[in-house]
Amino acid sequence: MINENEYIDYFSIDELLTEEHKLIRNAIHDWVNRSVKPIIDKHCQEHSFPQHLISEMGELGAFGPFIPEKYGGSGLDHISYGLIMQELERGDSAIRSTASVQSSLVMYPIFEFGSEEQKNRFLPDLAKGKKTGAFGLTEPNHGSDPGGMETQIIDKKSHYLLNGSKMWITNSPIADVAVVWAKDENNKVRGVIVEKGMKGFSAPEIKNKWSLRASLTGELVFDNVVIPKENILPNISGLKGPLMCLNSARYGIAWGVIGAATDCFQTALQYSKERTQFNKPIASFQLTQKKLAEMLTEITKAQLLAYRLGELKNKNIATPAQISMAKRNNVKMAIDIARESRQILGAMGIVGDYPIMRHMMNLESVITYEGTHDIHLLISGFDITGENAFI
Ligand code: TGC
Ligand code: FAD
Repeated sequence: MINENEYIDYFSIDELLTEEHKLIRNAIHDWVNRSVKPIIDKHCQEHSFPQHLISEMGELGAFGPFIPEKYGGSGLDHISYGLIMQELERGDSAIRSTASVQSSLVMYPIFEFGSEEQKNRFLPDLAKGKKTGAFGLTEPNHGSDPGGMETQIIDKKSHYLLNGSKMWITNSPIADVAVVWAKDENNKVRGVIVEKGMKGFSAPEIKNKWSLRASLTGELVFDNVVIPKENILPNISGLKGPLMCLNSARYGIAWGVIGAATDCFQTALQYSKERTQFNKPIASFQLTQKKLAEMLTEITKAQLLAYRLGELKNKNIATPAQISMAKRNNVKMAIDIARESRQILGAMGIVGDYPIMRHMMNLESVITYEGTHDIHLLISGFDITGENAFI
């Protein structure tokens, strides 16, 4: 019998993990139980972000775990990163989002494409959570097709001038640092580090979301922002720059959503044992068992996919198409499980006393950001057939 209070590991994947992996996972697991679970529903209901958790996550090593220690990271492997994302998203996708953006979309590009001076200046504070980062790729007119971006960075010899806007940007209203992608005068995509307080730079919040309500989302607006020459990322040009960052973040999501799914599954399993109808626990009905059995099967498949992808990533041979397949499969798995779990709870499934509806609403964003469900399908289709069906 599955004990809903124990870590869900039906195929003994723990045997494949090192002692270090398990220590890291358990540390984040305990922190989520202590610091996230008790407050997250209130934040979600009030549409507010628990900003005080950022420094705690920094202390825990949840930011840039794969970044070398010399720049403030922990020098861990990608399976450790995945396990951290999984445990954070068991708490809430908003918390995992903050860690994804900080680690994969801000620290990774500075580490991978930045100068030594940029790495020393920004990475240690981002790792510790003393600074918060944002990633600006999506624009009001360009979401799935970032290559069409209109934001411009023009070389003015003594400095650059940045004009344009970005939309749907996680943590933009509180970001100290934003890695922003813009086109130069040769139509080449360049990455630039924009800092809070730069004249002409603002980051208004997008309000009234029904999803990721415990996360801050906003715009990035650039009105003739003077960017010092030393803030351009020197070692990258072209759309592959932001897409390489997305590979890392999408990988983290493939793990993260397993946390949301297991939280829903465990809640539904416990409820089904306790709730009695027709004088029997609802867990005894075949239709409930079908739901639970299929959920556990899908969670197990997603865990195996994520683990194997982690091994490939550790060997630096995971392809973007493999990452797309895992992100797409695992997010759909999690959203389906949230929907089925909510049904097992009946009316109780819609209230904040249980985490299911919150996960379900969050996952509606997760299935859209970092490439929509259909965009990842097209990436797979291209990889299978060699035919580009985007255009
Ligand atoms: P395409 O012509 O296919 O590619 C342009 C160049 O990029 C290369 N490339 C990649 N490189 C590395 N990794 C990848 N995944 C890559 N995909 C493509 C490609 O080889 C080419 O290189 P080169 O040297 O020949 O120039 O590009 P396209 O314009 O046809 O567009 C296709 C694509 C892949 C961009 C599109 O399918 C796509 O992925 N759209 C989705 C956009 C997206 O995911 N946006 C996410 C925004 S960030 C976000 O959502 C954060 S949420 C954070 C949170 O809160 O957790
Ligand atoms: P669109 O691109 O307009 O797509 C609309 C629909 O059309 C989708 O169903 C899509 O699949 C479909 N479609 C598009 N093109 C095709 C095609 N060729 N063939 C078939 N169907 C197609 N972005 C950032 O840069 N940084 C962030 O931090 C960030 N955080 C986010 C946080 C939240 C809460 C959300 C919701 C989004 C965030 N995003 C961020 C933006 C996110 O990446 C985009 O929303 C996503 O890439 C999709 O873009 P879009 O919303 O403009 O949809």
